[in-house]
Amino acid sequence: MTDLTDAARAILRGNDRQGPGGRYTVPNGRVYPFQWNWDSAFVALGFDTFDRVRAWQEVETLFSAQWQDGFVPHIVFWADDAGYFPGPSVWDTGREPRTSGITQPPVAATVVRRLWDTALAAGEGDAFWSRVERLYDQLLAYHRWFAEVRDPEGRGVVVAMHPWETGRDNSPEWDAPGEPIDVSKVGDYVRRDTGHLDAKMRPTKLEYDRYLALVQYGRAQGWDHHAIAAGNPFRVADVGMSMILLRANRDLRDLGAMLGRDTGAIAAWIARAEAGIGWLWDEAHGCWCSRDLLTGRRSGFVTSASFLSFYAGLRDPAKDAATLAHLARIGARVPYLMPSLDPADPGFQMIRYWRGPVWAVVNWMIGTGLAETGHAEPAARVKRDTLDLIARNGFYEAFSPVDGTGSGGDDFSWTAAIWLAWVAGDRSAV
Ligand code: 9WN
Repeated sequence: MTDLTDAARAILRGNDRQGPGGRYTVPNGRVYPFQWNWDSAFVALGFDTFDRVRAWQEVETLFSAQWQDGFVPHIVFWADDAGYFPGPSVWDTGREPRTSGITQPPVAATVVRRLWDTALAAGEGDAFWSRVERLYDQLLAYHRWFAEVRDPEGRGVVVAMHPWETGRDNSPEWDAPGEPIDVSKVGDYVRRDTGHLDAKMRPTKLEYDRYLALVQYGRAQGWDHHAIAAGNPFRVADVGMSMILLRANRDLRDLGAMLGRDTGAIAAWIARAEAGIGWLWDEAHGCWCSRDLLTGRRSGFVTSASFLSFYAGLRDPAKDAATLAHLARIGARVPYLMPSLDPADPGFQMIRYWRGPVWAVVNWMIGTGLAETGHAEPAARVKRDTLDLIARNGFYEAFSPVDGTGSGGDDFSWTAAIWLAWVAGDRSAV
């Protein structure tokens, strides 16, 4: 354990970079050489177990790239690097620092709340008071942006405008909603990901064509997010982002109360989500799943995001029982939870990115939610499987749920961070 903890710390130190906005961590130096939004939030959890100041810096650097309207980008291009495509000139958002024009799952408020709790527990509340106040204001603006821009029908969900926004890039949930995207004018481009990694682990050419067509669409709207929400060819209520934002709003409300702020707006967002999120329940399959806003069609897929309802703080005996039954069924079928796609699905592929592999960060959210809601046994299983995968195979980007093989990049920051959060800093009650 100690060796692995040292190794995890060394990965975070090795992926540490200095940019004009402050220090940040690259997910993996070769494959992902910039700052990513939700990666940095998880990375902060890892740093918090051995370097508190560095943990806060990670989130602060990300939020130093926040736009005026509250939006926080999914990538910040602090330095040039030709090793990743699409780079800043393709996004062409015209901002300084250079950023992408889409966001990612908003886990940051939940992380900042944890950073604050550990600072308080260490008797360092005074030292971090002004920092938590500043981050609170930035997080509030970010969440307001979600409420005003990413929920155009006021349903209490998060509508993703790009598969990359969901963080689960090539999940089959985006296949049917992606069909209407016109890829005929995308033109030629050279992918970098397949230069670093086996193409079998990565999204397909058609998926990349769609990703780029959507980037071109956003660029044509001048990255005006209201215009994009009104006309984008891809508008999907993502169950993952919806659950994550609901959870993040609960944590933000608690932070606001601690700071003596008026949290009425946050309470209203929570109430809207609690009233509306049932729209993402699929009675036929007994699962939480994403739903196409344009057609109203439910994806019907059981994915790892289907198990985030506990993390979101939702309590519904019938839905919880159905969700736990899926967990038990999948857990009996594969040695390692939680595959990103139900292994019983014909499209399941054990090493292809978000169509099968296990991701430590998603497991952390699932395990945390299960533990908090009193489901100790499945919570322990999810945690144990995650730690076993890492201990046996290394700090990979993701892992096969069937035999544990690592897939994607190695020495991966967020995998190291979850190891640290669960082993070194264990405050998760799992
Ligand atoms: C696109 C960095 C990111 C993660 C995502 C993961 C992958 C990027 C890519 O890597 O996405 O954002 O190029 O494949 O899917 O969740 O944040 O680790």
